[in-house]
Amino acid sequence: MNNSRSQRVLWMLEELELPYEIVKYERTAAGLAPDSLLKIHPLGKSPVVDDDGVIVAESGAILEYLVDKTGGKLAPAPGTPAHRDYRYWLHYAEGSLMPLLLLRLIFGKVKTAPMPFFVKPIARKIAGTVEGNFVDPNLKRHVAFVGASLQGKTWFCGDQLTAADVQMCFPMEAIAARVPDAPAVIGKWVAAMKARPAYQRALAQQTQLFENRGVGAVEAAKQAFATINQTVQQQAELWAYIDVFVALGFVALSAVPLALLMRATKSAGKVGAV
Ligand SMILES: N[C@@H](CCC(=O)N[C@@H](CS)C(=O)NCC(=O)O)C(=O)O
Repeated sequence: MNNSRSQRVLWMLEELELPYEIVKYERTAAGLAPDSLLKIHPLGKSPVVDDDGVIVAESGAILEYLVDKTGGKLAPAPGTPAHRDYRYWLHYAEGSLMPLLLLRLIFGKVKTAPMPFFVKPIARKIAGTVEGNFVDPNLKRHVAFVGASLQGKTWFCGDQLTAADVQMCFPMEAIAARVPDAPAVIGKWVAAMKARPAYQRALAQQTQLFENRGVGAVEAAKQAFATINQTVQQQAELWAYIDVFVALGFVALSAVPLALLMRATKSAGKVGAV
């Protein structure tokens, strides 16, 4: 699917020099996976591979499947410290880092989303509190941790590229593009990834397949949020009506005591005349 984690699988297949055929799925206008993907796997997400009828979903599981299929290529020897690192980063990418990056995007959107004026301060306060208390400090810690873990290494498990690096490509690209003060090793890692011929072949495939529309983590995140944006735009008109309705309500409510006051003043005047 365009602008998706399937880039990981393509890169992996190119590194392993395995033959493959890409089946193209286009995101819907709302940025979601098309229903046709549901015919392949009940969750209908990308990436998903079909290896002679064996369906494998979840990018990490797909990469491990491909490692097994090639007798352990792109994985350190089992039982070694490098293999423990390998397993860690393979899980960490989707288990810890991606949810944090997604939360950051979601709460960033909440702050700028159109909504009735009386809800805005509450929504901004909630989003700001979650960002300030949870997302930002955690992300800062994670980015520093990733940077420190890469010190003195070319790849996550040492000098050799492994499937764990392939799995980390998506969040690493997002951090390099969106976290301005990220440690320099992160940018260096991303540059090393982009310099690999297999990565370039995978990227070229995607770019050609999807008519040169942006690929990569940052564009994928934008696509994912196209869904939220679209929903938000649809809501914007409704919110505007609600704003007018509420304003009219206030006017009507304040008119009642005003009318009563005027009436009371008038009758008091009459009494005074008698
Ligand atoms: N943890 C899963 C995430 C799969 C996923 O959410 N894929 C996105 C594309 S990057 C998708 O299919 N989005 C469309 C949708 O949710 O409808 C993996 O690593 O494979």
